[in-house]
Amino acid sequence: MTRDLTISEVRLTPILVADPPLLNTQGVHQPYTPRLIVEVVTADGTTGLGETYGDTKYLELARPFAEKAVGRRVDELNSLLLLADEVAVDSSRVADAVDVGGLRGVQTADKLRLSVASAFEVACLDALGKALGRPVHALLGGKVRDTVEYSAYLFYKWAAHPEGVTAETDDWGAALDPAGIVAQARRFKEVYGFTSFKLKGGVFPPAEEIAAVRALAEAFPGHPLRLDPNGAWSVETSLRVAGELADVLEYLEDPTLGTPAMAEVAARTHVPLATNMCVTTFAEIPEAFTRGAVQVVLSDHHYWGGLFNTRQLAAICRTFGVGVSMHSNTHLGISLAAMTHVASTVPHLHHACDSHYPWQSEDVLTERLAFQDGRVAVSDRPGLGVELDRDRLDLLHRRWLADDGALRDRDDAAAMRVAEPGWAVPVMPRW
Ligand code: GKR
Ligand code: MG
Repeated sequence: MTRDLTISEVRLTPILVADPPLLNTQGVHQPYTPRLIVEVVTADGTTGLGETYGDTKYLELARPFAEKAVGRRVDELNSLLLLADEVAVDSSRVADAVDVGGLRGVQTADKLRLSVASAFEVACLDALGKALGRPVHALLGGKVRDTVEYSAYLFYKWAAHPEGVTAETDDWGAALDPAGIVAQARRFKEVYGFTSFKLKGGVFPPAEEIAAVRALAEAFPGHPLRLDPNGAWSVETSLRVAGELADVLEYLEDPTLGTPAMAEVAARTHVPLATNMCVTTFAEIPEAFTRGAVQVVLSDHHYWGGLFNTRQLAAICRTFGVGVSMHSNTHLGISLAAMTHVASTVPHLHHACDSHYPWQSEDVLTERLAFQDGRVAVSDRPGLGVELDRDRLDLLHRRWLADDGALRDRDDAAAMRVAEPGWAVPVMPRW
């Protein structure tokens, strides 16, 4: 039977997802974080799923993009990505003061467009895979591994969101010192089987974060450890931390801001540097790679523009002898499935990928994806291999509708001000 793969409808559903009070250098996670679920429906009734950032500026782009996508075919992925160029970006949105781009590098109109286009690309691949009866990894050339390894993503955190704030509760407790971080890591290991650990730093003065990593090294000898302060340190501080932790770090992630500063650190330490902040677009690659500023690029299929672009990034990294792995931000199972499919197709993936997923108690799927021995099994079912739970989606969408706008744009500094009224995003380098 010939299938009609023409996109006849696109459904965009913004949602708010519960998020625990995780700390980073800009503030704390809001109690609910915005995500956007994209459903692409073909003329023959096949639905594909995609997910991306849900803040207003992404939503504003997704609407015209959806209109342009209708009438295209789900197997026209290259021209679909070009559609993104036709969607006008309000320039005031690019350097939005409340943007957490401060945690994800440069904000450009292109990056915004790609972050939206990627959700459409994933949704089209899901629909195409379902129509052809093939898993997404097969559409990308086929998997080279049956499971993808993830790293435990450790955060300093409060036991609860500030009093008076409407929020879901979590049972992780507070983690504000080395003992708390080790306890969190133990739980990650026991429940999910993770064997490598990344600590989100830039929250406390470097000496305290060094002590936390030392405590992890003692509790989990030989396990790969990473520390990521999101550029909160000066070059000298970065070098001091690298020197003190050189024997236990797999890599240091974005210790300092910008390619020149990263290059200076890289030139003066043997500790590899990873990034999801100074190399976040193809345009940033030449300078960073020729200056030897980074040894591992943490790809993110959302802002790199999809799964095919992620594979292109991986090929460029291989050419330059730079490692590749994956960055994460608060996300749900659709994105975890997409990350797992593309990661399964990259031969030289030598570092466990990041994922926030264990922190998300809510999802829009009928079945949560599971980590076993720190790994997610690569699905061989058609498409992404996940199924939408429409009731869950509706519930989280109703939460978004009920919000007065306060939470529709992620703003970690504003969330922090609820507890500390004088809080402002720290001037970098913070230490
Ligand atoms: O979730 O707080 C967070 C992280 O800090 C996130 O926003 C970063 O983009 O995980 C990211 C990272 O590795 O830098
Ligand atoms: Mg990072």
